[in-house]
Amino acid sequence: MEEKLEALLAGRFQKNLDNCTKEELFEALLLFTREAAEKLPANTGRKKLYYISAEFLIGKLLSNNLINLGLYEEAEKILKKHGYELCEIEELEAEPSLGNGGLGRLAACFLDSIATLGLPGDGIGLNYHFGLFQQKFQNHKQKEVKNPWITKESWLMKQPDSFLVQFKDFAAEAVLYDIAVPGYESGCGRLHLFDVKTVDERIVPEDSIDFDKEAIRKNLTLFLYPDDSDDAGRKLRIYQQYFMVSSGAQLILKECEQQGYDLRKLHEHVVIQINDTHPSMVIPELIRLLQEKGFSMDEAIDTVSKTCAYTNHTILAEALEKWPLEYLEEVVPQLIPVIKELDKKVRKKYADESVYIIDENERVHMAHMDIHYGFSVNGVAALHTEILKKSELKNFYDIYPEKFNNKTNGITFRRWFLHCNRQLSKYVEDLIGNGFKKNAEELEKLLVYKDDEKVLQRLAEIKLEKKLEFKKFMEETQGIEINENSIIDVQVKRLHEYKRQQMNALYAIYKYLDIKAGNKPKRPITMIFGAKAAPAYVIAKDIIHLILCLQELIENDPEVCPYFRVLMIENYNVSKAAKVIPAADISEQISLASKEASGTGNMKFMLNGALTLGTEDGANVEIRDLVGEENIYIFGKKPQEVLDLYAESAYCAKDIYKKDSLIQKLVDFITGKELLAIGEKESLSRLHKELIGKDWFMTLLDTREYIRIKEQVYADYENQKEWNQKVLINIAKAGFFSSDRTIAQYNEGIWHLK
Ligand code: 26Q
Repeated sequence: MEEKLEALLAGRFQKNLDNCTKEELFEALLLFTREAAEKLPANTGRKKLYYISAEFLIGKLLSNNLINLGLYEEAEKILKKHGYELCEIEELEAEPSLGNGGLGRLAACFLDSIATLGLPGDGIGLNYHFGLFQQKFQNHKQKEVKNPWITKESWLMKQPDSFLVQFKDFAAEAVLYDIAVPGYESGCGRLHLFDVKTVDERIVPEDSIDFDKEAIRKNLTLFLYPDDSDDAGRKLRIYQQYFMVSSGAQLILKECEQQGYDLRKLHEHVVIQINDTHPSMVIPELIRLLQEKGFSMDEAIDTVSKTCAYTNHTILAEALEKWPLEYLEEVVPQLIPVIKELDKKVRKKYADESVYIIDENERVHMAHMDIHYGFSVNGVAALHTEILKKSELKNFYDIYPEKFNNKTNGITFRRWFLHCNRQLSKYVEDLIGNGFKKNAEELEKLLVYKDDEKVLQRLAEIKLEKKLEFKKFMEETQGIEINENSIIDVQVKRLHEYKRQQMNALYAIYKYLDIKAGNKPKRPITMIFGAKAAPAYVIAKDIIHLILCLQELIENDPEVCPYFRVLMIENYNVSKAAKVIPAADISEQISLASKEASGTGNMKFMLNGALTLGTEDGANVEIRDLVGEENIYIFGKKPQEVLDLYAESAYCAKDIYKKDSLIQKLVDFITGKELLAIGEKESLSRLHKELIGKDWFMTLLDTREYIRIKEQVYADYENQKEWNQKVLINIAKAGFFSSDRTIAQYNEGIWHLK
């Protein structure tokens, strides 16, 4: 490797390992690693998976690829010899933020596991030139700034393929870039990202995310749209979605024909996993393309129905995509006859209007199309799948019970353990050998050390090391000096009302007032938030404003800040996740029960030795079942109670506010004189009003119990031996959440590759 790096540096910059800049060294490492990945044999077989997704939140790739290629240690050694640290060099990589959050990150973890398990499978997505906006804090508010990531040399490899995508009033040429996905000590997969040639990044001004919407034709792949966009944003998304599925479908058929397969047996050679409804137009598009190749409508429908499988990631009704037929007519008229035929067949067979594809308001329900014309429907955690079957999609489950199945989410341990926590993973290897790297469930071998004081002590020391690393990072990036001896309590995830960051903020108010009243905590507490809010999501931005105002208030209060602090990480993203999660003692997973489909952050924290403080929601339920009640802190209303409250419209926040003087005091603090002296009245009052008047996600219902249990968690932390035992049990039981397990289950239950 050393000679190759030297040769690259000499060829490109006329430099060597002793006189190059860090930037030059990074580029040489990137080129070296990219080539090593490209040289890996592709995983092959008679049937291939295409994981099609509008988002692949891959994050930085250098270290991850080096690990998977088995080259990390060698690279580290060579760099050290010449006076560099690999972890400093990796800082120079721009982060591709090609996803919003959980769904996009899941797709990236899946690609890693598919390649690792040797399965033939590729990703299909879009090459957004600007990833999810960069978040800056200004006047205690979120400001959105464009987020470029494509540099002259990058992981993207231009391919010769190009496809034509026809829209009603123009055609776009799709060009293809691939990113190699090396498996961990295995073969290679690919991420195919389609792009339009004509994108012009310069039309977006510095320091904003606005651009001329008229220029859409030429700039289809300019932006990833944030979750919950405005209406204009939504229309652009149809263009993007069709661009992705049409070029994707053309690629799939081309690869099939190149292999010499009979398209009438498409389903024997191809399976398409549809990641939420964003790529659902692939169904009518494939049907259309097969008709062009001589299939009758019925034959095409039959073939496609045996090829496509759908994953649902949400039960929030407002997040289920329903496109007005009129929009689709304006953008992709060629799909309309297919969609109408698909709907007609449903209407012929079923009387129940709730399962129609086109509803009485002429809106096309993408999920309904997926369920009728796909062969598998899966939820992403046991509880989530049960809720789909029993309530959200009950009418579909009654028709197609055999299609429904669960695939509990997972995370790749290469990134979320081996890379982000080298100290812990090395120590685990010393204790139980390296079998866990290939078979994560071997982590259970750690359980024999449950009463070993030396091991428990070492776990605590590693946590402290990770806190010190995080402290250094926060100092360098935000000028904030964290107390490494404090309890670190973390809530990092997209900002959404159902995730209830506002409830955590109410706790912060409680603690602030309690300390002001003279009750100092035994040990300092550091509460950390990290979250981006969709630019058009007003209340979410108000919640960020509240948190930033609390931060300002407390940082300037010498009576409080030695004991208790509230800090917000700016621009929370994948690489920041990898820094904060290993430093955490407490993992906040406090969504309103039934609303978080799975969560995957919860798994990352557990694996890195944080204890979960959470509701009975998503995969938290499975974490509890694995570690046992004594090793997790579960609180709040249960999923069924919440579903009943909604069904009976029985929740009234105002009643709680009126009856409970503590809750009233906490909520009123939002518009009290302390915060108004720092923040903006309009925003704080709006949030205050929302919490009392609406509180759609029932914050006030769980706040009291939340305060009580959080106090319990902090008190329990003082018994370090017991705490570290819990930590050990959590790490030992985390193996189930490896995405290798999830992918093995997708393969056994849905894909049947190899
Ligand atoms: C929709 C319309 C317009 C613009 C954007 C969108 C949009 C984009 C992204 C809607 C939803 C998303 C992302 C959803 C998501 O991340 N869901 C999460 O998926 C995870 C993986 O399964 C789960 O763990 C989380 O529980 C779920 O919230």
